[in-house]
Amino acid sequence: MKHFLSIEDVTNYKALVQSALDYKAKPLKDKWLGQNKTMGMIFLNPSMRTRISTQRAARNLGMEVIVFNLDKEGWQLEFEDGAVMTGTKAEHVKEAAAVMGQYFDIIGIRTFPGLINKEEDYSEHYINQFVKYTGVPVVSLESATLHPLQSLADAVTIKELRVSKKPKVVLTWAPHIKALPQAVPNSFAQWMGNWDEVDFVITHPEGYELDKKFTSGSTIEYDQDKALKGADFVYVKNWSSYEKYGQMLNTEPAWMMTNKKLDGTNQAKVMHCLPVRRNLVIADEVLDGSQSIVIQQASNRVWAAQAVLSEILKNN
Ligand code: SN0
Repeated sequence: MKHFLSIEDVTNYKALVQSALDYKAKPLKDKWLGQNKTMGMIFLNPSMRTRISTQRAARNLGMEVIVFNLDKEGWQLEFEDGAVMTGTKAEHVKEAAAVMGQYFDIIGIRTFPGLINKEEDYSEHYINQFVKYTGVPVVSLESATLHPLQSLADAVTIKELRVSKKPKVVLTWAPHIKALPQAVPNSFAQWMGNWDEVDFVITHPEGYELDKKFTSGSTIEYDQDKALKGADFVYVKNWSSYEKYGQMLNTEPAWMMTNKKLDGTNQAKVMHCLPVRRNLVIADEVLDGSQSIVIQQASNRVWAAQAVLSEILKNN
């Protein structure tokens, strides 16, 4: 693995999931692997779990970590080739990324989509510019369209807590008051759709179809109750429309996850990438109940990140 931008960078999916579980059992087994190596974590948007879990992971491998909130503390960056830089942007990504490549052995970067221009967001222009100019391995800390560190942690969590060989996993849309990226559901669909150890179903109101590039081969069921029948894992997440790009078509309060909705499932374990807005996306009774595994899911972010960083350290 050179970069970690999507599932396409993974050579052995099952081995990567297993590696994360091995780190969970023995966090410090490779504590010298990243000795004298420095990871830079660059944020253009807020983060809590990704930031802290990836730092923990890097430290467990003996790396030093520098976090840089580029959005708040850096020069505003220009990403367009050939731009005449007479505006507010003081530095071009060509220099900024190249310089960071001199300081860091691995660079993690978070860049959310603008949710205005579909082509621009789905071209992953920002993270790809970093890959192009930095010269060192790049790890996505959530890009415009994908969140692979989250999805790997999700796969690890499912593998760890499944009670049957091939659990039914349902991704369900939920209401929100803000237009959110499609990155988490795109990425989850991509990882579940490429895993022969789960039955994967996606449910959402009409108009919230995700990019087929990520969902091809997955079952889509518009009736939420039907989709939830017999589910072993229910992944709850809001996203804005891909078709009517970046729009909230409706807020559909009836799609919020409640105990009643879980009745028809196989005592499903409930997942969410967090942060989650209570009693809008998921009801208190679910988050405070015994079926919620969101905390364990978040704790697995460390082991997922550690598996990825160790792969990169071994291969570069
Ligand atoms: C982000 C998202 O992609 O949905 C990050 C998730 C890891 N979530 C949000 O931006 C939530 C913001 C809010 O106001 O609830």
